[in-house]
Amino acid sequence: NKLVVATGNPGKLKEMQAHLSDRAWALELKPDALEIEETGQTFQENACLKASEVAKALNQWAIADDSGLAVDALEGAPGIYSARYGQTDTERIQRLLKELGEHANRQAQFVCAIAIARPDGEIAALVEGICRGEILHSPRGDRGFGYDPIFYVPQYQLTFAEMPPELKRQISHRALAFQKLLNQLPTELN
Ligand code: ITT
Repeated sequence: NKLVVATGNPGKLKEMQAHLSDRAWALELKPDALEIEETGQTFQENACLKASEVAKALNQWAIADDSGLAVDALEGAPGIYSARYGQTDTERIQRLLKELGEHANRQAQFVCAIAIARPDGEIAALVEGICRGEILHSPRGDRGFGYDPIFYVPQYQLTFAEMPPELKRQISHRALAFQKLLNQLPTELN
């Protein structure tokens, strides 16, 4: 079975490949030229949009991840706008730290929605995973990608960017979504 991974984000792609590594599907990467506009109002809507449009365009099974960081004191921002919050990861992190300022409530959650679409675009699976943590006052660590350096997990006393990748792969929003996904896979993909 072939499955097209509908992402243009290299950090995300690496993690998705790792989560799918013990599956028998041949993973293919979506062509760069095929870009899907994220017009949805939720992570799940955007994951479905990306999976569905890429599946239809290539007439192949496709999987998409829509994710982001939602900060409690910012009423869930940047949320589904996490990728559009700045030009680079550094800019996005700086903007978030500036918006949050010295706010005492540092609680936040990473959210990951994953959708799988059939070659005709019909959604065959849709799941969501959440990982709660705290926003630090300054970045720590150089692993991972995106907002990882400012997302601190108290239970391990580490940011996502300080963790060994295997640990992030066990506890992250993406890890939880993939665990659910493997329980509701369409039979054709098992
Ligand atoms: P695709 O839509 O092509 O997959 P994208 O980067 O635009 O790539 P999203 O719209 O889902 O993807 O945006 C996700 C944003 O949330 C992006 O800024 C990421 O850096 C951030 N993000 C998601 N998961 C993350 C993680 O595990 N660690 C750090 N940042 C993460």
